[in-house]
Amino acid sequence: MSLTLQNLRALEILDSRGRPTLAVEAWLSDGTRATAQVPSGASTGTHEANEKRDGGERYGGKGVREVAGTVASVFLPGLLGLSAEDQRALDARLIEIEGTANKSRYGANATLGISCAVARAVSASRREPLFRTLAVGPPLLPVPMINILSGGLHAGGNLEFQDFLIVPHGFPTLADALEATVRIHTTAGEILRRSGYALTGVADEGGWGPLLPSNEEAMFLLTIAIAEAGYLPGAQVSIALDVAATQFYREGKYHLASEGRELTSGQMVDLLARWCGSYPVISIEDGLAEDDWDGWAELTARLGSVQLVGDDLFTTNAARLRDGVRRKAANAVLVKMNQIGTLTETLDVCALAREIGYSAVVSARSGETEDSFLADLAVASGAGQIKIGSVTRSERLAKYNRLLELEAWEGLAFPRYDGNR
Ligand code: 2PG
Ligand code: MG
Repeated sequence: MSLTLQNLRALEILDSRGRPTLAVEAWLSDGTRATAQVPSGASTGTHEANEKRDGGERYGGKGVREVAGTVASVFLPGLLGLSAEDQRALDARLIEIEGTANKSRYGANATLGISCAVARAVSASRREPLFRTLAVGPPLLPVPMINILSGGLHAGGNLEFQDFLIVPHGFPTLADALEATVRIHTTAGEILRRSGYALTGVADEGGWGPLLPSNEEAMFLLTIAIAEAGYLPGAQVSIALDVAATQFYREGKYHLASEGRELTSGQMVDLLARWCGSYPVISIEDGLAEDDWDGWAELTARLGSVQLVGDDLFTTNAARLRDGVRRKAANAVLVKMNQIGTLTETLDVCALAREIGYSAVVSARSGETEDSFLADLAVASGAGQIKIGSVTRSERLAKYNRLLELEAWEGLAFPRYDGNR
C-alpha cells in the first residue's frame, strides 16, 4: 500500500537560545504522525538559504507564527496525496512551491521542517531507525569534532575565532571517545579557573567562553588540556578550528580586535600555517571569509594536507561547492540542512563532495533543539564526521546520545580517522 502525505501542521517553539523556531508535524495515510524541529544559526553566511521570520513586535521580529501558518496554507495543498516515500519528488515539489532560488519567499525553515517531518514519519511507519530511511549508501558512524572553547558570536565576542574543537580519533568506540571528551572539557575548565580566567557558564554550544588575552592562548590551553587529561595530542586527540572568519572580515582585512591588530589574507594564512606547525591541528573551517576566493586558493595551496572546511564559503550549496573546485578552494564542505532547506539538497551535497574528492562534515547550528535528527542524517550520509557542539547542554546531547544508541544497538562501527588527507 502506498504511503501518502495526508496532513501537515506547524508550531512556533523555542530553540536553545530561547529564539523562536519551527516544529512541523506530518501525518501519513496509515495514520502515522511524526514531528521535526528546525535549527537556526548565529554566524550565518550571506549565501545561505533564507530563514523566514515574521517581523513585527513579537520576539523582536523573530517570531515564526506566520511562517508556521504557511506550512498548512501554502505548502500542504501542493503536497497533499504525494508519496511520502519519494523524498526527492516531495522535496522537488517543496522547492517549486517555495518558488525562489534562495528560499526567500516562504523560508528554508518551513521547507526543511516539512522535509524532515515527512522522512521521520516514513521511518516511524516502517518501524525502522531514521538513518535507514534516509540512507543513500552504507551507514557510517561519524567521528565527532567537539567544541571545548568558544569565541566569536557564540560567546559574546570574547575572542574572534569561534570554535576551538577536539577530534577524538584514537579510540575504538564512540563511547570511549566521548568519555575522553568529557574529561578534556572538565580539565579545560579546571585549567582556566586555575589560570585566573573567570568562568560564568558555558557558551551557546556548551564550550567554555573565557576572556583570553589572544586567540592563540586558546590553542595553547586546549593542547595542555588534552595532555593534562591524559591523552596524546595528535596521536589520540587532535585539534580542529572553526575560525568563522567571515564574522571579522571588513574592507579586505581580518580584524582581531581582542589582539588590537588587523591581518591581510596572506597574514591569516601565515598565522594558520604557523599554528599547524605548533599545535596538533587536523581541520580548519572558514579560515578565511566567505567571498575571499583568492585567499582560499592560497590557503589551500599552502595547507592542503590539513582538512580545510568551507562553511560560510559553500553554505551547503552545490553550485558554490562546484565553484570551489574550479577555484581550488578548500578540500571539505560543512553540511548544514538549514543552509539549503531540504533533505534531498543536503544529501546531494554530500554525494557531490564524495564525487569531487572533498570530505564532508555534517553540522548542527548554534541554535538547536532537542531533535536528534542530525545524528541519523550524519550516519545515513556516510560523511564520516559530525560537528554538534560541546558535551554539555541537552540540545547537543540529544544528538550524541542518539549516536551512542546507534553504536550500541545498531552495531555501527566507529571509523578510524586521523585527519590524513
Ligand atoms: C558554525 C555553526 C556551528 P552557527 O559556524 O559552524 O558551530 O555556527 O550555527 O552560528 O552558524
Ligand atoms: Mg562554521
